[in-house]
Amino acid sequence: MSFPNGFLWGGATAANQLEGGWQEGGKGISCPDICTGGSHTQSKRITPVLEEGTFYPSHDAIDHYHRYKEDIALFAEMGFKVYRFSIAWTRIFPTGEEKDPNEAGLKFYENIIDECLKYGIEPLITISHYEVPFALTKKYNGWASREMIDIFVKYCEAIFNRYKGKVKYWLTFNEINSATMPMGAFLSQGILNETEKTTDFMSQVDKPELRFQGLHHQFIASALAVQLAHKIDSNYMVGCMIVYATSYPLTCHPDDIILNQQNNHIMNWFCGDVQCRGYYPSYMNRYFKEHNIEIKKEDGDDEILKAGCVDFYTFSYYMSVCQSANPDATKGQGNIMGGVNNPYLKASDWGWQIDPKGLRYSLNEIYDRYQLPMMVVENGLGAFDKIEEDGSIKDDYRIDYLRSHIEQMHEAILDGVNLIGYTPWGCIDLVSASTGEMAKRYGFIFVERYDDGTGDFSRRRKDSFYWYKKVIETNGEDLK
Ligand code: BGP
Repeated sequence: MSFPNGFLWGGATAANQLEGGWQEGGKGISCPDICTGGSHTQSKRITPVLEEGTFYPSHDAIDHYHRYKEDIALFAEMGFKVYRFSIAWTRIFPTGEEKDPNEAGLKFYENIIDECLKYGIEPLITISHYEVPFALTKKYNGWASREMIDIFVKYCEAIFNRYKGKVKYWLTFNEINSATMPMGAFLSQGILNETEKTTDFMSQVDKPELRFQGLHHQFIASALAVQLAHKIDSNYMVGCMIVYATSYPLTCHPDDIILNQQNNHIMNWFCGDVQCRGYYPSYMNRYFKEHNIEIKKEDGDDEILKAGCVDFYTFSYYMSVCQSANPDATKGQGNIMGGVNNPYLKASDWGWQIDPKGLRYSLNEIYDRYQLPMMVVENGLGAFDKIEEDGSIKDDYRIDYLRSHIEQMHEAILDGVNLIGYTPWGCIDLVSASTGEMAKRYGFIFVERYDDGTGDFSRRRKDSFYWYKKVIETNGEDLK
């Protein structure tokens, strides 16, 4: 068993979940900065006015802002060929609307990029990873407003120009299709329908018409960014990033089949179809009509979409779900993607159902549809880790999870899928996006930081660190 030569093994993170330094180097306040900590059972809260004495995990996160050299050295020790990270928009434009970009912010990411290149690690940059400047939420209700398009393109222009010649791979919006679900409104689009009030993250006031209008603005912004990137540097490759929630009909009852197809259309295909093919798929017409959603388009939008198709397709993959037309079917616990339990699968401690073969299946489905190079840019097991008396962390459960998914990626490559890279999520422990906690760990590297705000941020290698190093060294041949 081996992977194609030059296969991009690496890891993935996002600025707000690991950097900290939330007010350093001129950084502005971003949407995650006003989110409190939470847990599996207790939703994190969105507090438009910061509360004294409340813990805000993004403020210090894992202090990568001050420790990036140490962290990238550890990634290099594992042999990373690629490192996916995101740029915090508010480090470049603190409120989104400054005339000129903030030099300290540009410099910070230049240092990160240079540090990667020093070790021969290819940077893969997410331009917007769940991190809208909060000033844009207050002024425009985030992506609900069309003004966001120009503001975003200006941000892209600043970074495309600055990092020209050093970077090849860019992703416009992390998990863009998360905004097809209510949860994605604030997380991904900075839409907050009650701007003054403190709200539970899991029960925001939802206005679907704003989310879908917001997606239209994001599609246009992404398509313009693709065109701009190619103009600035013809080597740039710009990808989409989809949260792919593999979905099966619970039974072969035709009602389940149809329900599953409808769910797949909205959740898994809609955004990728627009970004890869350059036009709205016809199945959305009925959906919009039945949900009283009218997308406001301007003249020229269709042409922009057509001219701004992405160069490659990336996605996150953690779990799968089932669809059932039977209202009595058991709902998945902690299953944030909706759907019902699959009786053949086991779930993680957070209720995410583990399905390695679903990854092979999805890779095939997606590749058949778009025929674009692909990367799995997030995958992994969020789990509780324990430091043993001898200081080690025996995370064999994580190794099992990753091994079984890598095996299935290999199967998909044999099936003919053009898979070019793999960046497991949270290669170093970081703050959870959905729950705001540290206890849900994904890393190969353990960080001494806990949910009560204690911990000295020191790093230590888990068993999975040594295992992944060997996987990379052998180009996926030795998965033992
Ligand atoms: C994806 C996000 C990441 C990340 C990951 C794991 O949805 O792109 O930012 O955090 O999922 O999710 P969580 O942190 O909620 O466990």
